[in-house]
Amino acid sequence: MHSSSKKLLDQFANGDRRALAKLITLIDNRHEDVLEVLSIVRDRSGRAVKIGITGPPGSGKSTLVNRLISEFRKQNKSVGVLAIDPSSPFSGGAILGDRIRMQDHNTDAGVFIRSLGSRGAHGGLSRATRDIATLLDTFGTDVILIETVGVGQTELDIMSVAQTTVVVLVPESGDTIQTMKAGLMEIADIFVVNKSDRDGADHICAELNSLSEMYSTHWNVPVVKTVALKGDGVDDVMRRIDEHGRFLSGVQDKESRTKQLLLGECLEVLNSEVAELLAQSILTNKKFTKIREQLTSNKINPYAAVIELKKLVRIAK
Ligand SMILES: Nc1nc2c(ncn2[C@@H]2O[C@H](COP(=O)(O)OP(=O)(O)OP(=O)(O)O)[C@@H](O)[C@H]2O)c(=O)[nH]1
Ligand SMILES: [Mg+2]
Repeated sequence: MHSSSKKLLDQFANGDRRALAKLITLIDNRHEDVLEVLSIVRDRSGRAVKIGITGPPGSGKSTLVNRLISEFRKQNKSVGVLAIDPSSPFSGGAILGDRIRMQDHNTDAGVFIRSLGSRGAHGGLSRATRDIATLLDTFGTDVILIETVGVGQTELDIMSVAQTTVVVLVPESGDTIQTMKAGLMEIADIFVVNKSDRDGADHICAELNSLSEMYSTHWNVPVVKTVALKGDGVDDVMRRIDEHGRFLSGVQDKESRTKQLLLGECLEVLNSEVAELLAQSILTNKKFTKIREQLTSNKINPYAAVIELKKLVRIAK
């Protein structure tokens, strides 16, 4: 490991926020020390509560997150927020809307907000989210809120990172519920019907309740009505999050669940690392340019190109 990385880790261990930000940048840039750094950090993680907030675009996730931050701050807990937008090319800096929605907390030292778009996430969004959440966890962040746009997108398997996932829907989400049904239940630990100041909220709540009755297994997925804009129902969301946390710590098959999560984490990191090694190995090979030319001049098709490219794979490390 580079001495600069070691120094950063020392500063990080002393609670230096700038070192935290620099380590996140190190992850973003796929610095060669990433795995070693995270391996050290990972040993001291595991204290933070990670909560996923997911739902269709514009359903009020950030507005709700803003309210949740306030509630957790009232309990004197430090909060980390990862706002993830798979469709956004922006990363690292600010996704403007999120910043504005969460601006109540911009100057609070107990709140750390970070936006992630597809561009900055070389190892995939899921991997980047996991890495940064691990950093925040070890840094001593009590609660990590992970906001992602879209429900059930495979690119970001939020459930493998967060222990509790809140799915935020709106009175207009009837179609989403009908098309996803059991799929929605696989993701949700808590349903929130936000914007319930609008018509149709009760109807959606009823639909979700019957969905929950039909598909819930050990944990009955509750349905909470909110008007995040005004803060209505947010205390109820907090209570349900707390309940779900207590439910998880009491579940019987905790051990096998933990084993599964560890294995999942390992495979995800391995996947992104191997993909990068392969890409490097291929892109730096002299024959790559020739195969690319053959492909783009229609001499060979993409499958044939892959057959040739696979022959170039040499993993040296
Ligand atoms: N009427 C009403 N509007 C709301 C409510 N909560 C949020 N909004 C508005 O809905 C719009 C979208 O809110 P956001 O919090 O940005 O929603 P989001 O889900 O984070 O949006 P994306 O991150 O872009 O997917 C904003 O104009 C909010 O002011 C609510 O309870 N009622
Ligand atoms: Mg948002």
